[in-house]
Amino acid sequence: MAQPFRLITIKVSHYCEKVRWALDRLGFDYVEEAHPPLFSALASKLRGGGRTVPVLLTGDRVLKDSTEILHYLDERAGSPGTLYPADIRKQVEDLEEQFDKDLGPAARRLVYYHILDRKDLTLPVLLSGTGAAEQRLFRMVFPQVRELMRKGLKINAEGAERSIRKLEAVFAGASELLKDGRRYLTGDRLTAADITFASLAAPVLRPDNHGSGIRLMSTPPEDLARVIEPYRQSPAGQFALRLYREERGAMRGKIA
Ligand SMILES: N[C@@H](CCC(=O)N[C@@H](CS)C(=O)NCC(=O)O)C(=O)O
Repeated sequence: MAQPFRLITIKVSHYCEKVRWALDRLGFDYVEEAHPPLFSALASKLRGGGRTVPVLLTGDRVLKDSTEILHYLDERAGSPGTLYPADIRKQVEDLEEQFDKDLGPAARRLVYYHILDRKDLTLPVLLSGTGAAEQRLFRMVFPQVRELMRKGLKINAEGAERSIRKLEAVFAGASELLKDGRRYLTGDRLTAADITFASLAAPVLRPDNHGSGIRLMSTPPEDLARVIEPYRQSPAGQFALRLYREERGAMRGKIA
């Protein structure tokens, strides 16, 4: 019998959530193997992946990027073309690329900027779903990893400001698309563009039904709550929260 797919993740990662959502939506069975940051890179490299997760092991292939994975899944789903309908494929792909490039990094940087100093908020989120040995090790090296994250992801005041401008532009663009009353970003069907937008916006929207099983910070620090509230209230934010309520559905993944 064919083995189910194996998905290597950082549980809370929004790019991992994008892939989990696609797997769940298309009805694939999979096992999720979660690691804290850094350990995730090691786990990925040992399997032939790159530095980042998600990585999907299909049995005969190692897929290293969320967009590549969504295309792969869509082609193999019961009804191909669900995530990338042929007639609007280009529009869906362009939106997905823009969200991957602008929304994902900006949402991540802004949230980390506000929580990384708070061990009590950061550690439970980064360690969720990971093994006991990795948890012990990660706690020990956390101060060093945090510095690496600060440098690598440019988590500083200027970075946070730039992220706010990026988020405003992306949310305004998505709100504009939805202005004519369409149900989804490209019309009347849920596509890869919608899944990408909602997943990558999740860190600043804090939806209830996040696929990581984590309520992204039940009480965010006040300054973060103030900064992200306008995104939750915007038409694009309300749209993504509706997708989480109505379309996210149940998680099919098993835990490794
Ligand atoms: N372009 C990649 C981006 C994935 C990504 O940025 N993953 C982050 C987690 S959100 C990661 O693995 N970071 C760990 C590292 O860079 O060491 C994709 O779409 O899959």
